[in-house]
Parts: sequence; structure tokens; C-alpha cells
Amino acid sequence: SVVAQPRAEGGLEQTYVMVKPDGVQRGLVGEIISRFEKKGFRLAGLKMFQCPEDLAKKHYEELQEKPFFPKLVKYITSGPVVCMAWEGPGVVASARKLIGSTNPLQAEPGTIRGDLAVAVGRNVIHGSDSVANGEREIGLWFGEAELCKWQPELTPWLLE
Ligand code: IDP
Repeated sequence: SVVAQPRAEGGLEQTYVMVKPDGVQRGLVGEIISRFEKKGFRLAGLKMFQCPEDLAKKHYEELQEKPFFPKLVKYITSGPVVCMAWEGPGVVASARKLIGSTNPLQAEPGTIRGDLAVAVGRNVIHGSDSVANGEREIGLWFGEAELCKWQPELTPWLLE
């Protein structure tokens, strides 16, 4: 059954992943979704969205004292983003590894930023940095009715 659910049940962790405006403009959405799908994570929410300034500021509130904060808000609101909620065991830390270091020039080859970006202010993708922030960010970007609780048929082949 598919019902709206604010949070994963059964202990499955969730993270908020977002293709930033540069990734959308560069046609990288499919490639990025594909990496998380192939890894074996479960998509719980997906939408395209033009982020308003107040949401960008709330999302990045921990960085509001940084000198690059105004540019960051401008970047995130500069075009549509693709918002995703992914779930699975250890998905927060694993997504951060798939994404790679904040500065794409320091990101390992094989990671999304390592393979697809060159500038910290155009680093293509966001991923929550803690389980608590994953919950906070999914709550910020998604309404309850936009999140699906479902059991892919493949689950027994992915999870013990
Ligand atoms: P993260 O996205 O890897 O978690 P954060 O430190 O949370 O990195 O920074 C949020 C975003 O702010 C980065 O992804 C990047 O787009 C931008 N950013 C971080 N540091 C800088 C900087 O030194 N100059 C410009 N932009 C930055």
C-alpha cells in the first residue's frame, strides 16, 4: 500500500538529497538519481521545485554567518532544483560518500562531485550531513502527503 508518511518506519534512515540548479541546467538529474537507485536506496519522495529565498535561508541557517551565505542563497534560488528523500540503512553517511567532498576538486573520482563538478559554488548536489538534519530537511522541503511509504519487490534481494 502507498500512504503518506512523514518518516520511515521500521528504523529505516532517511536523508534529503537535492540536485542544485546547476545540476538541473546541465542535465544531470537522471545520472544522479541513477547512482542512488543502483546503490540500492529507496526513493521516498521526488519533485522539481523553484526554491523561494526564505526556504533557502532556512535550509542553510547553520551557515548564515559565513561570508559566502548571500551567494549560496542566490545560487540555490537561481533556478529549479530536484528534491529527493532517500531511505535505507545508513543512508545519510552513505549518500555523503556517494556525493563526495564539498569542494569538487578535492572530491574523489567515482563520487558525484568528483566526477561531475569543478567549483565549490557549483557543486551540483546537496546531501544532509546528519540523521537529525535529514529529518529536519525532509520536513522543510516535503509535505507529508508527498512522501510514499512503500516496499519495493526487490527489498529481500537488497536487505537481509
Ligand atoms: P556540503 O554541501 O558539502 O554539506 P556545507 O559546508 O554545508 O557543504 O556548505 C553548503 C554549500 O555551500 C556547499 O555545498 C557549497 O555549495 C557552498 N559552499 C561551501 N563552502 C563554500 C565556499 O567556501 N565558497 C562558496 N560556496 C561554498
